[in-house]
Amino acid sequence: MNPRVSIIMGSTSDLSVMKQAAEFLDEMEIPFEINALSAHRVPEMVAQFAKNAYGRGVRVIIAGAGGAAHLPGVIAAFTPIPVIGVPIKSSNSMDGWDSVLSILQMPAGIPVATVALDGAKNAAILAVQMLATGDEQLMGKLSAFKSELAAKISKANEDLKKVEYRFKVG
Ligand code: RP5
Repeated sequence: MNPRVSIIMGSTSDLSVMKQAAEFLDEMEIPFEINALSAHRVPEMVAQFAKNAYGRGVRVIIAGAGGAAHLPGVIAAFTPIPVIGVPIKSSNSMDGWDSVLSILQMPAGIPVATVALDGAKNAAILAVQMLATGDEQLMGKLSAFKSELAAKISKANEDLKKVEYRFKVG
């Protein structure tokens, strides 16, 4: 079975964040692969990976990196497949803004869809949303997931009703 989504991270030190993407893809039953590649340490392998990804069946790439986070942008330079970038607050990050801006501020022509700092779960949700535009069954699974989120808010409000304060009205 070919992977439909490829998760790439700059280092296995990014795994504690990137595993959230893997977990969501698993939940949605999407075939995926997960690997480490570095734009700085193995640039030629990154180019080769990006150039071959579409031919291997990959339709969305999720790329996470921290610090001088060039990996998502370099991948996007070598492939027309949508790339979702996950900025990571890593050991070599100043405060996380370095990772965010390295991934976010791409030049016109080479977009990277950038999620929040450490936002790997949203990256996976976005990837599934992209795949679901051409897959009704998958769209159904996403709708069920969104309904669960709504149900959590309803439950939260039920719980908040039970919290008592002297001046709370209603
Ligand atoms: C980045 O440098 C990686 O994505 C990681 O976030 C960070 C630190 O990498 P290691 O030195 O832990 O391998 O390229």
